[in-house]
Amino acid sequence: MRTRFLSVLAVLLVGSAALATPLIVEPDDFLPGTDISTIVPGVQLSTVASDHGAPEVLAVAPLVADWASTGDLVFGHAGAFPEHWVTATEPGYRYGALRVDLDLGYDVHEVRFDLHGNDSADIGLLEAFAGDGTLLGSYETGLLDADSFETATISTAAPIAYLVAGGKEQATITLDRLVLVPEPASALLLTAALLLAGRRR
Ligand SMILES: [Ca+2]
Ligand SMILES: [Ca+2]
Repeated sequence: MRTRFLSVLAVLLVGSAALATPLIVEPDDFLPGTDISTIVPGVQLSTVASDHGAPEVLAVAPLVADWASTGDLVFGHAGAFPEHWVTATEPGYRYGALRVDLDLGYDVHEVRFDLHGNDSADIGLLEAFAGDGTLLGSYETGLLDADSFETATISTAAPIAYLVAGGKEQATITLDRLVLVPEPASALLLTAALLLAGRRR
């Protein structure tokens, strides 16, 4: 009985560790030019508020290799200068902002996203929203140049439903390596509940 309980415990601990492992969305995991809009289950990527109007998100090699924070590829859209992302709303500057909708089957309360400069005095912006459009948190970088990036991190009390990322206003930046962190509390609660259920058998 004790042996059985211990093996159930081991399985549950391994399971909860897997559940608590961050999900990384990395363009380098795919071939250049791949449409990655829905390639990661539970993570829908789309290009919003662009002048070109195409919603797809692709894995692309940036014009200058240094604009990737990891490997060779970054998130790209289907318009001109595909690695440029902005949050500007004036026509003529709208390369597009990257929107990430989450439907993972577990709550995400923390995200990390590499916001990379591509010339000088760039400012990156990441915003996290609840399902009803309420802004839950935002991260604005300091001044970035073509060789620098910041890993924008947002932690929220409520679950994050979607993200929007790009350069602040008309600043163009690149986006790379998105990390989605499962809520530790829900992983722990789940483990505890399963352990109790296991002991009652
Ligand atoms: Ca990369
Ligand atoms: Ca720029």
